[in-house]
Amino acid sequence: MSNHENYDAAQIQVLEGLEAVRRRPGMYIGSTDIKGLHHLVTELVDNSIDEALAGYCTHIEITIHKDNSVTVEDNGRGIPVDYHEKMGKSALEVALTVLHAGGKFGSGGYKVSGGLHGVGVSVVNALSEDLVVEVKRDGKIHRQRYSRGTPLTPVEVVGTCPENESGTKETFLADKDIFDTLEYNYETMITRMRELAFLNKGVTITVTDERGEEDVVNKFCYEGGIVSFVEYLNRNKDALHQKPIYFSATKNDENGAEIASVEVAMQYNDGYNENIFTFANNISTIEGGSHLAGFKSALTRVVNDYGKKNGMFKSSDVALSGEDIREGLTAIISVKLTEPQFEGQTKTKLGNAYIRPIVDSVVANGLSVFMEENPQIARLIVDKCITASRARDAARRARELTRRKTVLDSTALPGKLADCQEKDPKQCEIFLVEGDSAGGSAKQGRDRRFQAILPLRGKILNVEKTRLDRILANDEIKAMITAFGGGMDSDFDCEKLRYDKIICMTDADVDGSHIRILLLTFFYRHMRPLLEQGHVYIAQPPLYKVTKGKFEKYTYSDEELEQVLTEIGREPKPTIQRYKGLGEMNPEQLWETTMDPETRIMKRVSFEDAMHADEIFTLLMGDKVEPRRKFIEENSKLVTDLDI
Ligand code: 0RA
Repeated sequence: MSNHENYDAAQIQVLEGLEAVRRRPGMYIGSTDIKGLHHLVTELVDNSIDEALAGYCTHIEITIHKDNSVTVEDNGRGIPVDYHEKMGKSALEVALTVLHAGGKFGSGGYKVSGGLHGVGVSVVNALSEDLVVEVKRDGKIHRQRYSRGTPLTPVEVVGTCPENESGTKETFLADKDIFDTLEYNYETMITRMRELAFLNKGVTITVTDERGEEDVVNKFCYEGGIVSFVEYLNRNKDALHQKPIYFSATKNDENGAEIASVEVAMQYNDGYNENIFTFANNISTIEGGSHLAGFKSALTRVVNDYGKKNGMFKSSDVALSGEDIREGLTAIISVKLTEPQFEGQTKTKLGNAYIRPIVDSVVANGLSVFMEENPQIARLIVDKCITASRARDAARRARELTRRKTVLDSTALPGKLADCQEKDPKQCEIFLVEGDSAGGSAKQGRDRRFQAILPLRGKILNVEKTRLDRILANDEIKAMITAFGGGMDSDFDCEKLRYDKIICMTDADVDGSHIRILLLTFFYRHMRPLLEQGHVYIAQPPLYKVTKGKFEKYTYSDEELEQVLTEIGREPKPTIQRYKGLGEMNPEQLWETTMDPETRIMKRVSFEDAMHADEIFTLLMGDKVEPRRKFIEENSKLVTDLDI
């Protein structure tokens, strides 16, 4: 084959590749909603982070412009611009137009390459209406412009720069024909960039939003890395010991090349929740995996050994369980490895088995040394675990009582529950209703074939401030556990649920929203898969009823009320009834407006970000008054309109 034919064949492949990305964008970036849109930015930032991990980049700047284009700029070595023999064009153009070309330049190191990550800048290019790349190298500024992946210009030298400066700058405008929205969420962006800055110590990441009247700039750089991350997560809690405990190790192959690095930071607080976040190559491994398994087994072993060796257990104490030892623990586990394997339902579980013993030994060695050297802290930790264990034991006995009842006695379901007739849980829904009077209306108004009603009396227990044994003694909580049928905590199982939808139906006022948050806190802390798998809904009762002659309409917001009034005219005067609570509606009205699947509006509680949810619940339900006041002031909308 002549060189010319070679070139043509390569061109055709490039076009077909980019066309495939445009035809099925979901395959490359997951989705074309706002998540996919954010993924474009992540994709570019990940490349810069790779350059930082290789030791060549210290600053990354992300800017959202007024027209919704985004710039990602770094001070790395710059994407190579030399002539690529095989492809017959600039290496820069190859990187921007050939799928997965990034890896070909691979300089070793830990590439971000899990799941949908690491698909490369060419995918961002293919999905952008406009993209300009600029590379500073060898005293020159090189530039090329593209539209939907096709070059509009050759790679040109457009200026000079000092010899010692280098870097890559990409500005893209996502293609409006592909994405549902081009509106970036600044909060989501800064959360992710802050996380990346924690995970890659010393790298400075700046995020600027130019869309408002004034620029908003956030700059993240943490010399403490994941130690700072743990301090950040515990910032509104009371820590048991002043500094997070930190361990790290690297693993080499037989030739001395680094194949994995492990970092762990942990700190106990005086709360009851476990907050362990794990990462592999900067990707959040929500489903855990081998790194988490190694951490857990080492932690359980070392704490039990220490307690035994120092005579801290009574003869009646059984060995501390992993759960006891992780109560009140905040930890970050970050591993970096050359070829991460991502498994599990959502491809967020680290599969590489060889990582487990590496993490196990670094934690076991590090933690035993720490405990020997810091006996005061060690005793505090073991004592806390023993208390947790005794409370859990009491809770277990309480739970066994409820469980035994369920087996022996068919009337074990709570007395207040008006159950439905349908036996297939997939068809069933349960309404948690505030107060007995609304509960009564709901019982009469419902479709009893598939809708169950559980009235809840008064305030729900704040589980954030309560230990398990007392939680399980609470009547409303017990009623929910038995009615749902899925168990709780580590034995919770969505498969055993008696209802597919769990619907919180509370008044549209401050008390109602407080009860709703208390319910969500309980689900989040003790039945988390319920939220993760989207079983929880918020009913939306109407705020007003507008009547004029025969005309009748329910409205669900002030804006909608205004709209209806404008439509029907304010003369002669329509009647506006304002509903203060569910109890003011009769059963038919409640059915029509709030419960009938054909006409009702419901919000599904989404579960985007566990870390954010923990933060919200800690602030809303915890002991610290000042941060709570500040949070509520800053997020008053969120508090009444909770979307975790
Ligand atoms: C491969 C080789 C070299 C740099 C890069 C990739 C690189 C890629 C990106 C993408 C965004 N920022 C980046 N920075 C660097 C350098 C090879 C050399 O100079 O020897």
